[in-house]
Amino acid sequence: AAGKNWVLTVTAQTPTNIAVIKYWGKRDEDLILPINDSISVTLDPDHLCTTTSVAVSPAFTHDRMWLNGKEVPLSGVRYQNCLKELRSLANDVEEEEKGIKISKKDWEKLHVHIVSYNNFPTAAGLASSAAGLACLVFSLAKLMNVKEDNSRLSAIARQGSGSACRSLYGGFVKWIMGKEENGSDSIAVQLADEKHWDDLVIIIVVVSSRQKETSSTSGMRETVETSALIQHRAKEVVPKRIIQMEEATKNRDFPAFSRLACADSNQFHAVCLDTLPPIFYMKDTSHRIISCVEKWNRFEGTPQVAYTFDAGPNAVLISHNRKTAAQLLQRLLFYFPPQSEADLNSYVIGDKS
Ligand code: 2P0
Repeated sequence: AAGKNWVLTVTAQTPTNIAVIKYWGKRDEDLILPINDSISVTLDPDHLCTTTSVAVSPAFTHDRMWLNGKEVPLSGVRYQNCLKELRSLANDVEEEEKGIKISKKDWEKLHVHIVSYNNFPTAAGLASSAAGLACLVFSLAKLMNVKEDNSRLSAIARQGSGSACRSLYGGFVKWIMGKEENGSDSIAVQLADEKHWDDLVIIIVVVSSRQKETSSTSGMRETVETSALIQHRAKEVVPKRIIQMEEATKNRDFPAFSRLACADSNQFHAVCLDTLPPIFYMKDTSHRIISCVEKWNRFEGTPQVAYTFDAGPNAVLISHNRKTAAQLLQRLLFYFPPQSEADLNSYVIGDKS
């Protein structure tokens, strides 16, 4: 036996995902159960992603976590729910070469260390929690030899952060809201893999990398408590859009995809404005980017580019193909000239594939 001097580690990388039909509002705060289905595109792992290493050793006395080099507490109920569920699903692990043998029941006593890095601004509305929690659950599941499939893992990641459940798959992903009170059917499913529509090009325009003022968690709580519009959105508008968006992605119908994504982003920001006190995630520059894209799409007669904004001012622009992406970049550089070289680096460019 290796005594107490061994460490077993696993490293994983998970990209973030961008919702094109948005999740906003919960029916259960503890289990993180949403009030509507949502659909997202998972980005290419080379660009916006989280890298997480997890380690287990008998020498560790507590579960601990470091995010971007700083220790963060794991005492929150969300982390605790994820860890508890993963431990209950853990299995025997044997590394013969290292003389390591962990039995299923050992996982109750063993402690883990988690080290996580985002290669993009944290909590600036670029879905950092999505990539982070998905990666944490995925890497711990590997370490603990959890045998459940990605859909089951998505239900665990969901309890860490709602949007995280969608990052366990590449390509186009639907988070099904589910009906069960215990959340067992509130899971992510893949609609199409990353090769299905790989001529789309996603450009992220960083308007501001500052941390947002209203967190998504408290923002959506206030919306559900105070907005009348959110009920209409969740019950009447989104169910129809989900069906139409599934159809648009299946048929690679860019005009339909673009109209739905833009309309849904705008309605999400409208329900934010309908919240008391109102939440403003977009900035003047965000509005100018919308006008620029809308004018261009109207001029061409058919949509060339879709825009979507999450809980922050940064624009996610999805262009039909590489040619329109090049034209889009030209326009962005003309209308929004970067003031410094650092700004120029903020035009993060990534293929969806
Ligand atoms: C989404 N957003 O569908 C929507 C669109 C932001 C705008 O999911 O409380 O960080 O951890 O479940 O997942 C952001 O919310 O919130 C989000 P919690 P989360 O991507």
